[in-house]
Amino acid sequence: MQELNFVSPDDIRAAFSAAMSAMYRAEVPAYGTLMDLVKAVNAETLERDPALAGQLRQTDGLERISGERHGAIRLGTPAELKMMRRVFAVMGMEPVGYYDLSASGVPVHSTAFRPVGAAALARNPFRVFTSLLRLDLIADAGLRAEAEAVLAARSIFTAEAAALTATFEAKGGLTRAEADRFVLAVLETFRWHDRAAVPAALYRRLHAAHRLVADVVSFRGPHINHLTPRTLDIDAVQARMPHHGIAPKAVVEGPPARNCPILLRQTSFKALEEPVSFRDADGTWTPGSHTARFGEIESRGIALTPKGRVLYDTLLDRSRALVPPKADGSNADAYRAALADAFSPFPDTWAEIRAEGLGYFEYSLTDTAFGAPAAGMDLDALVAAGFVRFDPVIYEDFLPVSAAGIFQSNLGDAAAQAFSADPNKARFEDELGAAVLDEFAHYAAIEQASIDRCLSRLAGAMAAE
Ligand code: OOG
Ligand code: NI
Repeated sequence: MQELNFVSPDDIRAAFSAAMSAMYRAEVPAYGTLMDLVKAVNAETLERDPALAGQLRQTDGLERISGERHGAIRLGTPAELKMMRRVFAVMGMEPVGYYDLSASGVPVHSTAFRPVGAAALARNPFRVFTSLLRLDLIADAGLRAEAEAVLAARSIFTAEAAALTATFEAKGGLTRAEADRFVLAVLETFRWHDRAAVPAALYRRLHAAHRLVADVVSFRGPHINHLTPRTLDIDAVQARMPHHGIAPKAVVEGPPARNCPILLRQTSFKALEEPVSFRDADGTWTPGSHTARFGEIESRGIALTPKGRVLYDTLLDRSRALVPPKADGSNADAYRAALADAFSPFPDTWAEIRAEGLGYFEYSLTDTAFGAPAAGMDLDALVAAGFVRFDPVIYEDFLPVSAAGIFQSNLGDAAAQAFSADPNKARFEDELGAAVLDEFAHYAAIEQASIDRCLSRLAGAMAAE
């Protein structure tokens, strides 16, 4: 049967993620330095904490602990976004969540293409935070039209990438040989181009409107702008970056350091100024520079319920109103202190987080559950009796305030233009050509399925007695 020859989308994604990592390390040596630092700190953390090492060996596989978790791109048109969705589908990546960045002064809205099932995430968790430029937020109508014309003229996918995507859709999979070619072909879309597609004068005008507009419009393709491995000690990596010649952004985004990690903490080294050249009308190349590419690290905790998320957002807002982080890092200590202080009302034991309905948990039966008088007990009673245990469901998505902080620290400190908040999920889904998955509904379903599994196994065990 033909289907038996198909490579699993998870394997294509794993190959793609490895190929991206190799390409990015070659293109951005500072990223290789960050990867080495992350590996060293992860190894030290595991040595210091054998219990953590034992647990991660079981759940995550230690050899993949320092691998990339995500990357990011910025697209120019709805047609590019629609095609990107089809390309990512070949790798088992679906659009999850909607992020409006306009509120934070960045003219894009975004989703994350990612594997969704537990098995797929365990095989390879790589996801791509994908933003679409919103030229409608640019005030200058003339400039907007010029940018649209430049974008309309480019074609960011190779003919082979398009053809193999169509093959996947028609046949339901790719053979090993096709998958290998697909990975190489798709890699081309993410490659850096040091020769811009626009003259220097237009670049300057795009840049003056917003640095991000210049980044998206001026090049032949949506170069990968960062990759992000997982760190087991984000504060240690942040503190040690300067000793390795890389400049960290001012503060770690997200919640403070805690016993029970929640959501997502992330930080990056600042984007590098890189040489590029611009093609002028007479065909000559003018040297210049462009700042877009960086390296990031992440560390994840429990997925919060809507109630937990409201509490998180409230405490974060409160802290940032009190001590807004300065881009030069001069108030980083005060920021950290205010953040830790603001989060003191957020419970910091799993039992309290569960009792207050702030986070999602995965429930499983303990050994004592069988042969015990568990009949008729509800979930809370089963937990209290020790028949059922609960483990945090890990947050696999992103945070708009944090994403804005990552964007901004890599776009320079002075935002040229402010935008009014203008979330428009319906429009984004129209541009994408599909609905995005609601992440809260998804986490709630994971939790509910684990509860149903426990209860039906107990009922089954009882019936068998
Ligand atoms: C994306 C920034 C958002 C994250 O980790 O929150 C992001 C970008 O700079 O294009 O990657
Ligand atoms: Ni990122």
